[in-house]
Amino acid sequence: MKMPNKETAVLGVDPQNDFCPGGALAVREGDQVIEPLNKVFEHARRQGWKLALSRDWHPEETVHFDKWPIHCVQGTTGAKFHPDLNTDGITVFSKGMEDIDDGYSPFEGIDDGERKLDDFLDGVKRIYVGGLATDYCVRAAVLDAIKREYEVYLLLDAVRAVDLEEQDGQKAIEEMERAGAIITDTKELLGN
Ligand code: VGL
Repeated sequence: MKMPNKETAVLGVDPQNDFCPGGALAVREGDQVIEPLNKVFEHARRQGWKLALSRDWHPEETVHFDKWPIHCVQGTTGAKFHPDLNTDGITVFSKGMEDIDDGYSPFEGIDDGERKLDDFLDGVKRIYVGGLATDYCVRAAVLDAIKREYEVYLLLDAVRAVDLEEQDGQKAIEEMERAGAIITDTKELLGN
């Protein structure tokens, strides 16, 4: 049997109902990240990689809602992961739980044992990132991961942008690439 490779992790960022079509802060085609994320997580389970998901997990009132429609309030349907996402064996990091911050970065998150993502990723060298949204939480995740000197792979087919301004998503991708992210997709990773 192959040794589990704990030097690689997959991080799925905020694939939650409110960021999908019909949700409170719907990202265009947001639901289309679910299938590629499922494929990558399945591959990662077989390889024995570390599996992480982040979720926006806001209180009812937060300064974050001065900027954004109310979304991903703790315990609501909108805050649940998309129903087609297979979350088996994946550690969930909740973020944005204070009423004073935006909570964009999964590195601010904690799991249900109050462990930080940094501690969970102990020993990891490379991270594959996908999810929602390219220009906010995915961007924050990738830039923070690069700061921590991980090798970071952005899964292009597994991200979608809010695009408040046209091109925001594209600009964020270019910014991540300039910062050192390796741009790839699930086909390249899975070899199909
Ligand atoms: C996000 C906008 C507001 C995200 C969260 O998950 O990318 N975007 N809050």
